[in-house]
Amino acid sequence: SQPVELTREILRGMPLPQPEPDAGSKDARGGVLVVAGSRELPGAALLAATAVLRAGAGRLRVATGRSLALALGLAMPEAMVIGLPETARGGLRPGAGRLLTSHAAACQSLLIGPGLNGDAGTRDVLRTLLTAHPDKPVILDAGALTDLGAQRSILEKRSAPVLLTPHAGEMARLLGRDRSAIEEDPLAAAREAAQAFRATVIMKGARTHVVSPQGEAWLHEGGHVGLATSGSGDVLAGILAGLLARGAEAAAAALWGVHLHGEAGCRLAEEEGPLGFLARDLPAQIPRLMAELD
Ligand code: NPW
Ligand code: AMP
Ligand code: MG
Repeated sequence: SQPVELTREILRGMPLPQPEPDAGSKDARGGVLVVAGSRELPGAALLAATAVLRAGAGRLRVATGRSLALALGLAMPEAMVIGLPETARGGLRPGAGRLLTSHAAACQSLLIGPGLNGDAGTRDVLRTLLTAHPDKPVILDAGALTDLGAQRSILEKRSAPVLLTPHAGEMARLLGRDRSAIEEDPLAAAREAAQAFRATVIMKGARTHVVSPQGEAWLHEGGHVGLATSGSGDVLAGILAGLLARGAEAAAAALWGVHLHGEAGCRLAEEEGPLGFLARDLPAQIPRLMAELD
């Protein structure tokens, strides 16, 4: 069957949870643990983390390699930073996962993957957090998607939503297909992955397909070609994590996230010009865009 075209009416029908006006605590808007960044790709952690708070989450913890943590904390003064043991090459060292379980317990959603390189340390974090916290909504992006096949049995035992955000190259690897096969029928790929991993799949591209674990499918055709830029996907992943922490259901977070990210691209294209805007400028657009639709 055809996917449903994503419209503003659909989004208005699934409003984002709002804090009570007299809620005195940032805890009311949820906390996020982001595990991201490696020595070669440190900026991915900053992009995702910024987007988490711009999407309205109340608290943020960012875990990254020890050698990056201080710089990250100074670049992102709103975050608590957790420095993890590193390999000589600047990836995460196996054993990093168990240092994160108590931090994850204090959060309402987990984002793993931007700028991680999918090595043994990434696998350790994935396995440990997915197993220890079957009840926390989690978003897996970029490096966390590299070896997800090996984690399938863990995903099957989870009670909380899993969101996957592959682009065509990552989806090809996830399903063991050629990239050309994915690009030919991205909806079929998204459906297959949603079923295989019991996840909400956000199959990114110029057009983005969202498929729920139950097989409901939506198509988003907005956005802007300027979004095909380095770090753009890291920002989307952060937005999703922030929305989940606020208490949005998986499908609502996915659809709102894709919409807000696309609209942010359109807004920057208008304000700055169609090409050459930066991923780092996307998050600042989010608060106003959310308010316009609420
Ligand atoms: P190729 O080489 O284009 O043929 P990239 P990335 C493929 C982090 N970042 N459709 C590509 O194929 C991310 O979080 C960090 C289809 C290649 O095989 C990730 O951890 C930043 N295929 C990591 O970098 C800012 C596509 O996927 C493979 C595709 C890699 O990110 C930037 C790897 O591709 C970045 O987000 C597409 N749309 N895009 C930072 N500042 O720290 C890629 N592929 O192009 O090496 O990187 O997947 O975007
Ligand atoms: P990533 O490849 O992980 O950096 O993610 C790129 C992001 O930009 C995804 O959210 C894509 O859906 C989006 N994107 C890429 N190309 C386009 C395009 N031509 N039009 C709209 N959005 C795009
Ligand atoms: Mg990406």
